[in-house]
Amino acid sequence: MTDETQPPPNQPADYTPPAVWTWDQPSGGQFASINRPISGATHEKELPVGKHPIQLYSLGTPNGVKVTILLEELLALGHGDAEYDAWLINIGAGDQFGSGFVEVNPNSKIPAMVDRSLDPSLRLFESGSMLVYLAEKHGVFLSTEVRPRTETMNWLMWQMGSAPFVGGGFGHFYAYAPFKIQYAIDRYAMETKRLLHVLDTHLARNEYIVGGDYTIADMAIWPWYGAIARDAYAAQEFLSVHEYTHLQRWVDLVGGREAVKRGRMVNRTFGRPETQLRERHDARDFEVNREDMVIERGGRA
Ligand SMILES: N[C@@H](CCC(=O)N[C@@H](CS)C(=O)NCC(=O)O)C(=O)O
Repeated sequence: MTDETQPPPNQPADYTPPAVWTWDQPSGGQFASINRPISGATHEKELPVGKHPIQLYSLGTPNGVKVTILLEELLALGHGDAEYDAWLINIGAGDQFGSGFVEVNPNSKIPAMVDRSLDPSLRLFESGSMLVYLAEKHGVFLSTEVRPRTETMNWLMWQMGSAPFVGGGFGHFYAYAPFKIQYAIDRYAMETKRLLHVLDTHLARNEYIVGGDYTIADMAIWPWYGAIARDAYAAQEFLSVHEYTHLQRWVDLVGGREAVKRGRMVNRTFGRPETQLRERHDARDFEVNREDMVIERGGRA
């Protein structure tokens, strides 16, 4: 409970915002080097193109993993035209500001995608847009009936809207900021726990996010909330994630799917070497020795 008789702590105590903000100091803690207040390319660089219809330019963060899970689920169902090349975009090195990447995503964030089966080819940015596009293109994981379709979209939009509070808010201030600011951590821990409770309450009455059907809503929500429930930001004890028992059941249920296990390996540059597949160009890439692949493709992140 808050004590409203006490003013909130100020950090630093003597800071007053100037009339006009100017970009004269780094900000962003661990990500200071990639944060800029302007959009657009910083350098000329074409994107590589592989042999498959779908070209994905991504990284194995939750936003990237949503899309590789769906692609692997489509391939598992036999949708051969979901074959894809997944190229690694190193956001720490500024790859998202290359001219070719910015042409596909003017917002300079992974994931970005090009469907080359259309002429001219089609660009996609925003992971939620990719999930809807691919599900509609293949006629799976998003019902065409108004009620389940709308419920899927409700939860997909809920995930897209809530991720910045969980990642950019809680994760940033709890794990990445250069110093701990109690006001910010309290604010975003409050919101993250509220979101976890929304999900836990819903999953107490539903096997999957949309009742008995596994949909793109599960694929969008699992990478974020599964990570929070398991290992993200080393905050599991802090957030008491064990209390969300229905969420924990669903995290195991979805995480046990073979396509989900494959999807979360793609473009992954952290964790144990055997969990990483830095680039994916062929289904057989999952079978080769992880250790060799990590070294062969340019060193461990
Ligand atoms: N709403 C976007 C968010 C994408 C996003 O935030 N991507 C992060 C990595 S998870 C990124 O590329 N950050 C690089 C940067 O901010 O420069 C989506 O869901 O596609």
